[in-house]
Amino acid sequence: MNPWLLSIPLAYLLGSIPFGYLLVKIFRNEDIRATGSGNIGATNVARSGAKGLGIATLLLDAGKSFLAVKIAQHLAPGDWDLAVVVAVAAILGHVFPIWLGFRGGKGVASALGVMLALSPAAAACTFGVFLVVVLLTRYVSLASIIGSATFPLFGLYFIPHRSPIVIDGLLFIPLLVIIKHRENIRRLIAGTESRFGKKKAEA
Ligand code: NKO
Repeated sequence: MNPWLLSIPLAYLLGSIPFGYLLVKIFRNEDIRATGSGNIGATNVARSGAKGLGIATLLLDAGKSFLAVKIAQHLAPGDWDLAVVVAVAAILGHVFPIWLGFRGGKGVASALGVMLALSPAAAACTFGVFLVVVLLTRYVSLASIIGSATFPLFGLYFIPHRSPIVIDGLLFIPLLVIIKHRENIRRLIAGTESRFGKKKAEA
C-alpha cells in the first residue's frame, strides 16, 4: 500500500486519542474539560491534582505522535515530505479529535513527539527554550508559545531537507499551537494566567 495513504490517516487517528481526557475519566471518573483551563493537556491534568496522570498524559501524547512519524519514516525512509505531512496530521488529530467533537488540545506535547521523531536536536533545543521560560516565569502556556516560535528556526537549521512542504509544515505546526493558546494569551495580558505549581488564589 502507498505509504502516504496508510500513514496519514493513521497519524490523524493516533493523534486523536485524547489521553488526558481518557486517563482522568478512567482513573478519577471526572471530565478534565470541566476543571481548570478546561484543556485536555498534561498541564491541566496535573493542575487538577493528578500529578502522575499529568506526567502520563505528557508521555502518551508525545508518544502517540512520535510513533505516527516513526511509522511513516519506516514505511518511506528518507521521505521528509511525508514525515512532515504525517507530523501535521498527528497534531491535527490531537487538536481536532473526531471523538471529542473536534475540540481537542493545544498540541504542545504532540508537537514535542513529532519534533523528537523529525529531529532530536531541534526537539532538544526547543525543549531547552521551553524549560528556561517555565523556570523563569512558571507559565507553561508562555513557554509553549515562545518554544513554538523558536521551533521553525531549530527545525530549519537541523533538518537537511528544506522543501516547500517541510518549510510550510514547520511553520504551520507552531502557528496552530500558538492560535490554540489565544485564551492563554488573553489571560497572560490580563495578568490572570495561572502559574504552574501555585494554587489559584496565590497565582
Ligand atoms: O491548561 O491552558 P493550560 O494552562 O498542557 O495549558 C497550556 C499548555 C498546554 O500544553 C500542555 C502540554 C504540556 C507539555 C509540557 C512539556 C512539553 C515541552 C514541549 C516543548 C516544546 C513546545 C513547542 C511546541 C513546538 C511547536 O501550554
